[in-house]
Parts: sequence; structure tokens; C-alpha cells
Amino acid sequence: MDNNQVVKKTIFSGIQPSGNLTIGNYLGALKNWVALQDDYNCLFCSVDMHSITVRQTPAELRRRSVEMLALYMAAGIDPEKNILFIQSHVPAHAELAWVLNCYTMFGELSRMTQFKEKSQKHSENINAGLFTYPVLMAADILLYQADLVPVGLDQKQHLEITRDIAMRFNGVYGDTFTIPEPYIPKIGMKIMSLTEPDKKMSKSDVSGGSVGILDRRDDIIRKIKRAVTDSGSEIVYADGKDGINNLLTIYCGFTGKTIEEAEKEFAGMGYGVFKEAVGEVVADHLGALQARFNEILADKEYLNSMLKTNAEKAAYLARKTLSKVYRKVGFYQPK
Ligand code: ATP
Ligand code: LTN
Repeated sequence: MDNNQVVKKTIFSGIQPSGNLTIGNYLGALKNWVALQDDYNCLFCSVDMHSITVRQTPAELRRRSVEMLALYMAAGIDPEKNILFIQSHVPAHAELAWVLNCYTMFGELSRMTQFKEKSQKHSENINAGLFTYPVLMAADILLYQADLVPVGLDQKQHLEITRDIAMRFNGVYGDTFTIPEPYIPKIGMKIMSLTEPDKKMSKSDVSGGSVGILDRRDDIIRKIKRAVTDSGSEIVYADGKDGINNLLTIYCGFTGKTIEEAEKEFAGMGYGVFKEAVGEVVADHLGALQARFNEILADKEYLNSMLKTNAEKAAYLARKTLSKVYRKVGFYQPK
């Protein structure tokens, strides 16, 4: 390495390939990854092992796991500069997760809001994986000694437990893991449902409250036109205006404008005109992304070879941490 070169910090993030990505995922996660890729060593993962905590259709999971990485690329993430891979291709994730399970407390996992929400939603299948989900996530992050984890606000609690597990382990065995920091964007950290603006937009919601990254242009425009707003008429970001606040956030997320700039731009205009403008901006942006996505997906040969090379790179890095952990906890390793 060049002596003058500063050692770049490491970023890890992932998304579950368990539904159609929404503009919430895009603005809360994906878009920020694109901005970070030049300044950090980045690993971006399609976390298929997390997805099976909720029942999946196998063929769909398989298709979505790859499509997710094609979407990362379509959003602007370079697979030659960053490590894009599928979680189940690197066995060390499951291996480290087991060890970390033994350093994670039942009580702390019981406090996770995602677990509480998902076990309510899937009351017929409250499996142990759903409960230990954050431990696998901690393994994802700690394996690569990540410094920074760009996620939406809903994942903050999982980042905190990751830090607690890492500090507990380091406390017992000495410095082993880097303690990661969350990286949560100011604009877009929590995009709300268009139909229920007090709830987070989510890819598992199929009621029309979510805009999918791969939605058709007229569907995008129609959904945004129908977004629930308040009975007022002013386009300002204010308490009690959850629907308008959300649309302003979406507009700014896609245009790069500040909320104040957007408020000025739409001053004196009605909700109808505003919604149309938001719809157009989102549809234009996503249309361009979809065209790139389809091109990338058409070249399966490249995608598969990229996946293989990147999984090998990830596995190499992961092994280093895993061997260190195995040594520290006392697993015998022949020389
Ligand atoms: P599911 O509905 O399957 O639980 P999800 O839409 O919540 O999924 P995840 O796979 O859990 O999506 O999240 C992927 C990334 O997108 C995470 O970094 C998460 O914080 C972010 N994210 C998800 N939903 C939103 C949202 N509404 N606003 C901002 N960021 C979000
Ligand atoms: N739990 C995350 C997805 C996820 C993740 C990770 C995010 C799994 N492993 C590691 C960041 C880093 C979610 O549900 N959004």
C-alpha cells in the first residue's frame, strides 16, 4: 500500500430479500450506501438467512436474493469496488452467530421491538430464529470489523445490541471486535406508509401504503396521489401533518433539496399539485433505476461470476475474525 494512503474505514450493511424493496429502503439505506462507497471499504449483503425467520416461498427467495444485488448495482453501487454478496454464501456468518448466541442474554433479546412486532404479525410462527435475529445481524457486522453501519432508524436498537455483545466479548477476551457505530441519515431515516402515515413504510405491507422501487410509473403516481394527508391546505413541515411531512421528506430525498427549499417551492399551491410533483419526481428517478436494473439482470453470467468472486473476498475477511474468535473462546485448532 502507498504510504500516504489513509486506511479506509469499513462499512457493512444488508437488506433482507424478503419482499419488493420500497422507497423507504431506498431513502433509508440504499441511497446512502452509494454516497459512502468512495470513502469506505464497503460490504453490502443480501441477508437471505435473516429472511427465513419469516416463512418464504423458496423460488421467490432465490430470485430476490440475486435481484437485490442487481438493485444495489442499479442504484449505483460498484461491484468491483465494493463487496456485494449473499449472506448464505459465507458460512462464517452462521458460525460466528452461534458463538455470539452464547454471549447474548435472553432478557436483552426479549426487549427488541422488531421481535415484538414480528411475533405479533406472525403469531403462528414465533420461531427461535426470529428471537435470535439480532445475534446473526451482530455476526454480520462484527465479522468484518465494521466501523460504520448505514441503516434506517428502525435498526438503531439492533445496532445497540450489536455494540453490547461486542463490548461484552471484548471485556472477557480482550480486543477482538471493532465497536460499530450506526449511520442514520437525517432525511429519509424513516419513510412512513402513504396510507397510514403514523406507521413505517415496509416492504411486507401490500396494502398500497408502500411504493416499490420496481413499481410501474402510473402505479407510483397513483399511490402518491392517494396518499393520506390532513384537512389543511398548507405545504409545510409541521406537527400533526404526518402525511405532508412524509411527502416532503420523500420529495427532498429524491431531489436533494432541503425541506425549507421545498416549502418555498410549493408555497401557496394545493395538495393536489404538490402530490403530482412528488409523484413525477419519484417516477422519473425510479424509471431510470429500473432501466439499469433490467440491463444488469439480463447478464446472468456476469452476475454469477461477480457473486462468486465477491463471496470469496468476504469469506477471506470473515475467516480471519472467526479464527481469532475460535482461538479466544478455546476451540482447538490444529496447526
Ligand atoms: P420488512 O417489511 O420485511 O420487515 P423492511 O421494509 O422493514 O422489511 P428491512 O429489510 O428490514 O426492510 O430493511 C432494510 C433497510 O431499509 C434497513 O436499513 C432499514 O433500516 C431500512 N428501512 C426499512 N424501512 C424503512 C423506512 N420506512 N424508512 C427508512 N428506512 C427504512
Ligand atoms: N436487520 C436488518 C437487515 C440486516 C442488517 C445486517 C443491516 C441484517 N444484517 C447488518 C445492517 C447490518 C433489517 O431488518 N433491516
